[in-house]
Amino acid sequence: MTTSLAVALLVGTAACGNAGSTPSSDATAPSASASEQGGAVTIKTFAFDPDPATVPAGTTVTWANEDEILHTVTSGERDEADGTFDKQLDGPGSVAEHTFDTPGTYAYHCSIHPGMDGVVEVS
Ligand SMILES: [Cu+2]
Repeated sequence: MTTSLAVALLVGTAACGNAGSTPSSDATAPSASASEQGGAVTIKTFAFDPDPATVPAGTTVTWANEDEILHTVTSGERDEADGTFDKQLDGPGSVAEHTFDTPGTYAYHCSIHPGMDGVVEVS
């Protein structure tokens, strides 16, 4: 229903002629925002970016280390790692990944550096 309504609106707009430019730029917005919300987290200068990372269920989140040192990506709060994942990223170019299948809020941290705490929000 929604799709055919959208098609009808686009057709109607096209028929109007000169009002067509704004709707067509809106039409590209969903894919752009989807890529912004992709599960790619950068570790840089002792911080996770973005934080929180917001992804749909089923997304494989990747963490890429851009620092010249060893960080970890360890699931759970700092004082209560939950054992789901515990990755070592030793220097630039190191990448870890984990797939989040269930909606929820998932805390993680670097076990080496206090203050390096992150969250993955799975919707
Ligand atoms: Cu660290």
